[in-house]
Amino acid sequence: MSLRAAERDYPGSFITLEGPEGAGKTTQVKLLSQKLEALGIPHTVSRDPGGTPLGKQIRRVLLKPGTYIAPMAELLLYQADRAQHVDELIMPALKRGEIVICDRFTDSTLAYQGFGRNIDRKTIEDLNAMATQGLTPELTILFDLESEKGLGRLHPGGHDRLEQEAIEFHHRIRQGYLTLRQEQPERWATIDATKALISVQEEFARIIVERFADRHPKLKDLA
Ligand code: T5A
Repeated sequence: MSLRAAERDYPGSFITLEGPEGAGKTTQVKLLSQKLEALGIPHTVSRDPGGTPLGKQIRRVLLKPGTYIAPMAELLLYQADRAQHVDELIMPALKRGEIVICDRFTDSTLAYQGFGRNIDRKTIEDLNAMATQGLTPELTILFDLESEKGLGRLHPGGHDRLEQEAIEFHHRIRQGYLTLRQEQPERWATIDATKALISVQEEFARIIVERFADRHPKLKDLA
């Protein structure tokens, strides 16, 4: 359920995409952005980590294979990226009234650093709240698929430091997402990411139209 205008202090709409590795989020958000562009719907597409110039530098550090990063250092680096991202890019776009679609956000931290690395949940939630200044997504779409299937779509063995983690780590992350979704069903929507690209694309558009066409009427043309 999307928040009413009175409950937000910005006129835009904030949507996040989540899921295990290789779920197809990046592919889908690019396709959606092209359609929004063609319809003249003001929007910003970004990703976490790496949505700002500073974030790109942090992303390189975080994803570089072969580096040891202590779990708490990893958590703080993701939060540093996010604090910059919210301040520099996300909040200004929401204040301009845009639809902001972010590829990964705070739920990635709960799934990866919480369920994956076993860092205490309250610590993560407190840091999430600090880094985002309390901003939470109105809608989070889980691109769900089994970890093996997603990893199998990527370069064998994975490209980056996180993808190269043991399969048990990735299993905990997928289970973590399913738990998070269960805890707040009103915020989450789920797409079966094993389906063909075109079916995922249609389902993605359908969910966005259903949730936000009242606020952004041009979205009806997406359907
Ligand atoms: N992380 C992130 C944390 O640990 N904590 C945090 O707080 C945050 C924010 C980020 C890493 O950091 C971790 C999570 C990640 O490990 P990233 O590269 O941004 O790194 O990671 P991903 O978002 O996982 O990017 P991926 O590229 O791995 O996955 P996507 O974007 O979900 O998938 P995509 O679109 O690149 O597609 C992967 C492949 O599948 C194909 C595509 O063509 C591509 O080859 N594909 C399909 N194939 C078949 N059927 C479909 N329907 C397909 N859709 C796409």
